[in-house]
Amino acid sequence: EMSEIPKETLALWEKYGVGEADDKESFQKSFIRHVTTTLARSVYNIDNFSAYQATAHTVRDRLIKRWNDTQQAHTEVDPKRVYYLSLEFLLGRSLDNALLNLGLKENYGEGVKELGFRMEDILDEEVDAALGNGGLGRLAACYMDSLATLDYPAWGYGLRYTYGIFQQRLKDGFQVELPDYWLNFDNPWELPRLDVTIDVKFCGTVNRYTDETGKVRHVWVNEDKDTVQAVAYDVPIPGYGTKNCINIRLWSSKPKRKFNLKRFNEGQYEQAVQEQMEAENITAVLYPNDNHMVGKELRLKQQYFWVSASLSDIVRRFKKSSKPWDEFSYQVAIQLNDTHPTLAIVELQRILVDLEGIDWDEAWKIVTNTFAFTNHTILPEAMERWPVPMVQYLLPRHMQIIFDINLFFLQAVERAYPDDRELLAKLSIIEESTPQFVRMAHLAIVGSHRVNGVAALHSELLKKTIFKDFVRYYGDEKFDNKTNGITPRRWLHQANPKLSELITEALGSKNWLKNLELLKGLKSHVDKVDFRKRWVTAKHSNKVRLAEYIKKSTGIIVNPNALFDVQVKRIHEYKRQFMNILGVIHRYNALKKLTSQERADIVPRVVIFGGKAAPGYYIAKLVIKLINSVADVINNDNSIEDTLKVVFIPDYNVSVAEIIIPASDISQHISTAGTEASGTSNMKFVLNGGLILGTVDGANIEIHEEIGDDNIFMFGNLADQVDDLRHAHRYRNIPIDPSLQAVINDIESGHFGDSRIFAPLINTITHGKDYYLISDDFQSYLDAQKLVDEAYKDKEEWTKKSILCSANMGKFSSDRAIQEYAEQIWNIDPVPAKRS
Ligand code: Z2T
Repeated sequence: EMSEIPKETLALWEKYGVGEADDKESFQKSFIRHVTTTLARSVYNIDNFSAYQATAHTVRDRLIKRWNDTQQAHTEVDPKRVYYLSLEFLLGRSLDNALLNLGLKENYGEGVKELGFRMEDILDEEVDAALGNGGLGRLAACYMDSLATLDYPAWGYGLRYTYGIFQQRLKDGFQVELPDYWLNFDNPWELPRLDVTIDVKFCGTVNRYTDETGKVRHVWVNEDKDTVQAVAYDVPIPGYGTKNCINIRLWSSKPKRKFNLKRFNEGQYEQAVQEQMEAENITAVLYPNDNHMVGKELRLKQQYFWVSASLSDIVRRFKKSSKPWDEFSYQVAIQLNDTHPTLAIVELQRILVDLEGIDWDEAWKIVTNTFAFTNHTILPEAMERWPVPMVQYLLPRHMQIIFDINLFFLQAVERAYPDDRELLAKLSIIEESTPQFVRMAHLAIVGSHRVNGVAALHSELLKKTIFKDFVRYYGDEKFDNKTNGITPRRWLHQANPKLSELITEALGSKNWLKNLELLKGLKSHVDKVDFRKRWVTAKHSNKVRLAEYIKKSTGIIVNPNALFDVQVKRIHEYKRQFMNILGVIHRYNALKKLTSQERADIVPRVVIFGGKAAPGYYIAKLVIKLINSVADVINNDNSIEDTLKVVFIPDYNVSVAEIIIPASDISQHISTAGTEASGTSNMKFVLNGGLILGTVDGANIEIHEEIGDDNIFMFGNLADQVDDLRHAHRYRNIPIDPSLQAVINDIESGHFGDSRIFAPLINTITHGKDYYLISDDFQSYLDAQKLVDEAYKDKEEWTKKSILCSANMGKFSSDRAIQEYAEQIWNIDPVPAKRS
């Protein structure tokens, strides 16, 4: 194609092609051009938001250049690509990240200053792209950053929700949800590809026919009114220290048939536009549940809409290379981020068998060699199961294919284990209840060549519990571990510029940002008094920044010299924010008993909470209310002389996390052992020199291994004790821990407002269940808290721990995780960006 363009034309493109100038003057020229033309404003008419837009558009121009060059290089090399299918990408803000990854921050910072703005104010104008709930969505974002940074030929595929995760407000201490209409103003971080549209079918019927070779074939037909169009929006993801810029393609839904003309002519105007509205509904809103499945039909529609559009796109790209189908899995790897995209397995089988006419067995080989599946939780309530009648109605051909996949699978099992009917029932993709259900995790396992958990303990538990029977059948080579990671670019360099600068100075270069193991070099600085002083200064300035944010967002004044104790994450019973606030009440009661003189020896604490509760999760919402009620009493009790403050920071999100995480002295990761698959904020806190107080769960265990006993506070029962303890709560009369009982009595006495509100919450412990074992861990938790108080008194020792924490976190870079996926699962190689 390229050779057909006349030389003269190419010369013109060469001459006028978009340059890559990164200097201050080029920035200012571009800024003024965008204010004038893109925004249609003038020097008299620019506020911070306009300045943000002009800066963002300037960066966008440069991103587009890199995006184009990268895609061009991928087209030329045509390497094996990986496609990361995730229903959530929790990207947060893009401007600061792009400035840092492209190395533009300094010049552009000076540029805006001369134009009369402060870069900080400009950055603060950006709204978060919050297309995710929590850990799973943020992990996808960190992985895209690493894929770009390591030059891997990768694409993300997701949905462009009109509304991201809801915004959280507090009213009388209760959570109130507001819609997150993030596209209110123009979004400079997406490239609309209005010409890239794909038809996605729903409903209809399946016809059988015999083709010219005598083979029985199936064709799925439906009506235009049941067809929805997917429109592509591309989000460029720049790597750090590379010209590479990869893509996340987000699909937006719109109707295929714009208008029901017949209805319109009949005067039925609402009905005339109803189909249009239903089509647009598909990508309207992100489901706000973390670790919990709600079986809504619209959610299943979202999943198929996304999977179908993405697979068409992937298959179309493969076909351009004119390679035979049996090379598909040598060109394409598809990673399933949890079971949400599991229908992709069925869809690819349908494309190969129904549309391409490939034999079932051959097609199935291609499919299973292409897919790999990551599981993110073992909580039973999070396991996706879809009613067979619902799948049958929306996707009649897919339901047939699922039944066939299951039949052939169970026949193979039956050959390996003749007459073990229980095994067949346990492994079946179909749950034989009334109605029947499709077990998505089973389908994902059967349709993938590799299955992984997200931390060592979690991956072991999968093999020992929910996937045990699959290990028996497949052997355990199919199941492995890929411990999660986080990007050090956003979570240290960007969120904690002061500490990042100090680290770079101490290590003599910025190489640690691409090779996090280099942080080990900090160990030789631990014994230098001056280095420690500068470390503390950096940490302290982060605490001051957080104190200001707390003042601004809650009105509460906190002392930056106090110990900052943080628990920020989605509110969930298994994460046990309830135990934390019960511990706070225990501390408060102990403080009240002290004399003023005794209190002088106490390390003052600020206990900071943040996190959203799913709107339908009643108990989680009560936890928020309890925290706020307790905060009200404690913060207004002068008798304890500021030795304790409690803060609930509203609307926890990625950009708020960037302020909170660098400011913690200690953070809490206190899930019931075995319930938190990995956790990733634990990694972020420790990387930033914060210590952790945690249970023996998820990635806490591996962090402990890396940083050593002296630098972490671990407590609580172990995962292998949980079953027995739960059994004991159910069938024996376990007396509640006395310290815990005292705290419960205190709440019930009305000390924190009308206690009737909290009865359902307290019942989760007292009424014979205590499923998350708060009473079993409470004493051990208080003991660990005591050790924290003691340790914090020795500031020099604490600082050494803080430095050693950061120094030993190399393993938890998402670069390491992505490299493992690339080498051990996807079998892909980097395609280095051209230096043009
Ligand atoms: C989620 O954020 C996580 C797991 C889910 O399972 C769903 C959501 Cl929305 C279906 C989290 C885990 O809870 C957390 O432990 C883990 O670190 C994170 O995924 C990334 O793997």
